[in-house]
Amino acid sequence: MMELKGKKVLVVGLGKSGLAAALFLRHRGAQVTVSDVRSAEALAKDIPALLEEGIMVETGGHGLLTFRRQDLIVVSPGVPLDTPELVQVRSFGLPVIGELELAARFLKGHLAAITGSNGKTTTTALLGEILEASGFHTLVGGNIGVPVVSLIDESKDESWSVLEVSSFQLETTELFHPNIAVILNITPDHLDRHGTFENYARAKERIFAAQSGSDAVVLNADNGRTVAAAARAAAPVHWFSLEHPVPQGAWVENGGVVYRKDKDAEVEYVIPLSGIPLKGEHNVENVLAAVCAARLAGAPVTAIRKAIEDFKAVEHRLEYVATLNGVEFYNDSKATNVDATAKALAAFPGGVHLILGGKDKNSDYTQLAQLLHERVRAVYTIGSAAAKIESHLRGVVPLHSCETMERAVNAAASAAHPGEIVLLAPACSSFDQFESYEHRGRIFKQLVNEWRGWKAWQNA
Ligand code: UMA
Repeated sequence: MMELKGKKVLVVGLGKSGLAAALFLRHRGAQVTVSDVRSAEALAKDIPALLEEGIMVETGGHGLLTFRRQDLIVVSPGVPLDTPELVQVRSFGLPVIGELELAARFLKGHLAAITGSNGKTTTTALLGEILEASGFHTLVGGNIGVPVVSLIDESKDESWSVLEVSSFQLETTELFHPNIAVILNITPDHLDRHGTFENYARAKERIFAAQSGSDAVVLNADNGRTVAAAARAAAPVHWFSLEHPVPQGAWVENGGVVYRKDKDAEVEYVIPLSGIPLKGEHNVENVLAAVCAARLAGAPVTAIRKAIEDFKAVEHRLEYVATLNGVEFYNDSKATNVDATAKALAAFPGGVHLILGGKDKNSDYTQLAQLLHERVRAVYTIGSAAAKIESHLRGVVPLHSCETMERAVNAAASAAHPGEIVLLAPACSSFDQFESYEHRGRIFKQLVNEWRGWKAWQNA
């Protein structure tokens, strides 16, 4: 375990992770400074508590001198590693780690970590519920919204921590070493940060980089890039597939999920597909991955089945909002990349009015053309990516430039006929018009509910 007492530590970024990391480090006796590009006014609600703890705070930018005076730097996931101050201090050999790496050095018990371009949060939440239902002392955190450092105090030797980990968090891992590492899929995302798809995929592979032969990796047998990753895994690979049986792992057979421990083991029947209360084939993949990880952790099949049957869709992931005048509204605000939007569309056979747009991540929206042509009546664009999306999709389906969510919801809800769908699955991040994808999803739901009120008033 790392000694923190008396060490000079700088925490870069004062969001959820930075705040939790700074307090953790301080409570372990480190001399802590935090640095954030936002102004003191923007950070006003957190600063007093930090100062009271004896933590120094730098706001309105990162000072090179602040960075140079440290023994260790802990970066928040949203801070790019090519930030000039970080590049400088790394060139002097100063250790730079992320909040995940810091936390993993102190967390007690077993670790299951889940990454992937899409499905991470649902799979993490589901695996957490399964392990809990199996009677294990279970903690859930990471990119799902709970900084991993905040789990440390509760963790025990027998605990299972189920962690959603992002490529941003994995970029700064060194010793992070999950007992079970899951990669759900790797499709283009965050190209604005990682530069190339290969860099992004390599960041994801860091989830198993420090594993040994006594650990386990769970990979998607139907995704070309995760299949390629298997060659670099030191731990035995278990697979999941929607399409075919696998030597060891989970797959779909005769309309149900089955699992086998290894190629000589008996095939166990886990749950019929009709017992999965989530929409879309991608969610069957998430269930397969969770089943595989849960069996590896020692969860019994009965507890797995019960936890899946009782599982509720996570907020903002193909979340059903309402049916108004026969039109169903779904919030998939977490569809922050093109592949996630494609998966959301694949869950509906047709008649979709789709809200697309937000902050572009150097994405290729032409990838959606075929699915749009098959299933979408019209697209309603919002945010700063709108012009690019429209230029990529012109002529495929009718396009309406709405600019704001409010106009998009009104336009889509007014145009949709009974039996059709209004879907927010924007394929972009939210940061141009919203604080986060959660904020965007909540605004969407609020607008749908206001529209319901307006419709009721109109019909009265
Ligand atoms: N900042 C700087 N300097 C910079 C960049 C940012 O000081 O160069 C500051 C910002 O002003 C802000 C702070 O850093 O005050 C934000 O830090 P952050 O972006 O790391 O956000 P946190 O609030 O700490 O949330 C992070 C994750 N955010 C990102 O990875 C962008 C959350 O994932 C995660 O839930 C949380 O830690 C707890 O682990 C969100 C996310 O969007 C959901 N993740 C991406 C995704 O899922 O696609 C990866």
